[in-house]
Amino acid sequence: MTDQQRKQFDADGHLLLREVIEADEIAVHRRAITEASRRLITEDRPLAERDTYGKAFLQTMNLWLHDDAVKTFVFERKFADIAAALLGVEKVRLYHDQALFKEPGGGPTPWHQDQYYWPLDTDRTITMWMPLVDIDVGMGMLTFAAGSHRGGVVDDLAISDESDQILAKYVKDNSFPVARAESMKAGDATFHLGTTIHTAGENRSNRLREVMTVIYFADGARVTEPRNEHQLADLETWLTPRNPGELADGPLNPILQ
Ligand SMILES: O=C(O)CCC(=O)C(=O)O
Repeated sequence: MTDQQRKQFDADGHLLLREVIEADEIAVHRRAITEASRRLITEDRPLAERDTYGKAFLQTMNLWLHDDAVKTFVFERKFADIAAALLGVEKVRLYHDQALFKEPGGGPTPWHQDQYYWPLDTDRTITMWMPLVDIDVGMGMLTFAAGSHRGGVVDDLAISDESDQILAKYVKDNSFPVARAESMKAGDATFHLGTTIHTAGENRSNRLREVMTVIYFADGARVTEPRNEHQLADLETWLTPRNPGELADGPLNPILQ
């Protein structure tokens, strides 16, 4: 990664990197991730019967705990090194992974900020978002409000129609440039900060948008008192057995370098 890319990330709060892993490698990871995800998916309602969140994607989390081949992907040092370099920290810990598969006809992902969900005392948090198949803009490309991370967490807004409405207006009022790739190859990746406001379009294709994500935070971060019901759930699920005030260094949050 170049200094220019690091500066770009600091300015924009997001960055697209091409060919983070090569096509033959991603094909192997794809098989493991899609199989693990399929085993873990519990959603069985047709799209029409789901709410906005449910229409956005099929979501399965911490796949690394269920499959050793997926663990190899999630623990990939190269990803963690990029995350640490972009955050400007020495080491990162795993927060959790998640597969986000947007179905054909799946709805948009509302504008939101990830950090709203995370009971951590740092803004040094980052998500890697990597398509496992080639995707184009009509399949639900991740889309960022460049520079929006500088305002911190704007409001107490879970992913919803409300977050979409309020944050779309905030992005417009503040004239943040809206940025997205026209297409991404399997193995390309975007990285974004926990405070960067982002969204994704609907999937207008007839193919599944298979994306794997890994979320990292700076080593040394502490657990904070949960500010909302989602942070409480996150604390109990992803940071267990640590408590508010303690270092976030539990067994589910290994250092990845
Ligand atoms: O994949 C999507 O549609 C949304 C992903 C997202 O919001 C994230 O990874 O933070």
